[in-house]
Amino acid sequence: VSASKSDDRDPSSSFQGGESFFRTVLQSMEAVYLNRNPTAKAVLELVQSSGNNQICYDHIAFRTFGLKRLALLEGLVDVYLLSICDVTFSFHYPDGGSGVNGPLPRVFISELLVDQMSPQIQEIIRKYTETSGSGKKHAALASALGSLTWGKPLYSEFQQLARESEYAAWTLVNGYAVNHVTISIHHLKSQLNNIKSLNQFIEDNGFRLNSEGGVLKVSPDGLLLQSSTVADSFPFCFSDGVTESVPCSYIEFAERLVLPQYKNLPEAEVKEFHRRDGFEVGNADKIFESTSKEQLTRRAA
Ligand code: OOG
Ligand code: NI
Repeated sequence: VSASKSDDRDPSSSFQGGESFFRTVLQSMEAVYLNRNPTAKAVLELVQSSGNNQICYDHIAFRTFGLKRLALLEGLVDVYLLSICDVTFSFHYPDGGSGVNGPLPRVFISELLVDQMSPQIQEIIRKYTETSGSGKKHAALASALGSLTWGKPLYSEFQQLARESEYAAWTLVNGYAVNHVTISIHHLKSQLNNIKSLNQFIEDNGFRLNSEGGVLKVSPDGLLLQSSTVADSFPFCFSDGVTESVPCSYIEFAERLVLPQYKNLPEAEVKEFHRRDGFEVGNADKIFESTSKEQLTRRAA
């Protein structure tokens, strides 16, 4: 699985109409996410109320089948580019809003390397993605509506995918639904603005965090700190009439520390671009496990 982010663009080329459209789309995607994932919703409200906090999203993440390279992302990327082009730039703009109305989040899109799967798995994935006609063009619409662009699979097909790749099985039943939103911890105004206190607070309130490789995920440079909850599940009606519980989405937390070259800046002057940017494969590998059976069935610590 690989991750990608938008390229950098001139922030002065900001196109306001596009931005408000993008925010509306994000709002709908977020509404689907909060409806389907009671844990994510409860955690978001908990953090928000803990210090009258306005929430900034660090990023919003999607999963895809990486067939025909990034073609399947078209719908998402189109809407994204229509907006202000580079969300990382927009993150620096002062803004009073919260969540999708606050500084725009980065967008994290990962893809399954489908051609590295077994032929049987590839066949199932192609059966759904290729028969959905222009489905790939409607990724953003599907995500905002909470719908798949392909037909519901058989339960046996879901199980077959899950045996080889939980990511593949997740994507087959969740499609382009938001996989997670990530709360920017250093933007919080309460004492929860460091990830260690935040993690403690989340666990003290009875929520389980993904423990894969340890609850706290730290990049090799020590500057990107992440953690996440364990995904919720929802009943999915398969096309053969079987209804089974399948994993859906989770919520993540990220703290980006100030880069060494800016370490002497007064705290009040520190902006997002003075902090560690980007993502980290080592952290990501463990965060992906937030939807795995092992994490979902793990007994509360
Ligand atoms: C994405 C996991 C990686 C990050 O911030 O590195 C990630 C996923 O579960 O699809 O979210
Ligand atoms: Ni993430």
